[in-house]
Amino acid sequence: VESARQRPCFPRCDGSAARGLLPIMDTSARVATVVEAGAKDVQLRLKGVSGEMLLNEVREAQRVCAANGARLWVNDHWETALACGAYGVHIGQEDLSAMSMTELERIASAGVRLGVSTHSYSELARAIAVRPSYISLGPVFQTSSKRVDFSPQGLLTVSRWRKLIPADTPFMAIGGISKDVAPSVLEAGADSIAVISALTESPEGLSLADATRAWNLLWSTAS
Ligand code: TZP
Ligand code: MG
Repeated sequence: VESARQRPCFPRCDGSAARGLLPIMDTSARVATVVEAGAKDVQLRLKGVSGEMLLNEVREAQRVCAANGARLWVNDHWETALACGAYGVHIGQEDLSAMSMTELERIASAGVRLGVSTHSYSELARAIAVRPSYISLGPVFQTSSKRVDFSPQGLLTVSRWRKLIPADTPFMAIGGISKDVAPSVLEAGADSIAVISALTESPEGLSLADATRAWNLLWSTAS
């Protein structure tokens, strides 16, 4: 009970990270394209970028999100996210295990949301213990956008995860999700879907902006 009381409590997340689409983009220019096309949440995932360049990219992404009424999630770089006023931070298990309770509390007390990735049952248990704003599971299907040491989880794991994650915590699915399979991923219990290649390399050959509009229809046409 004592340790439960001491755990940080992250703000709830609203919007499409909780129910809808989360595009994951690797530059502030792509963040601008998707939010101008109507994405209401977006994650900026910068790999191999640091220093001034990192700060400028996060700052610019935050600026275009604010200008378009969208919420910015920053992958990995939580201190930069806090400095730039981002809506949320997304971290993986390696990031989580490298962080102290004090650092997690800094995010929570800044009023910034936290999303945590999971790939296995033990990772899920650790994620739930942090009481994040959402929990993601990946890869649901085969992906070529990230090197992952875990096999695709499949729809059965999606439905199991929904039962294991607290009902008030949004559950996001990621990895190899196309627009065709998205309805079955939602049917299996996911609340939201994060995608990279379905937008950046649309199978119908749509531009990033048009692919974002087409994906958003999935939720706007559902009740
Ligand atoms: N984490 C698990 S799978 C993945 C990440 C970042 C990549 C998702 O990309 P895509 O192209 O939607 O499979
Ligand atoms: Mg990470």
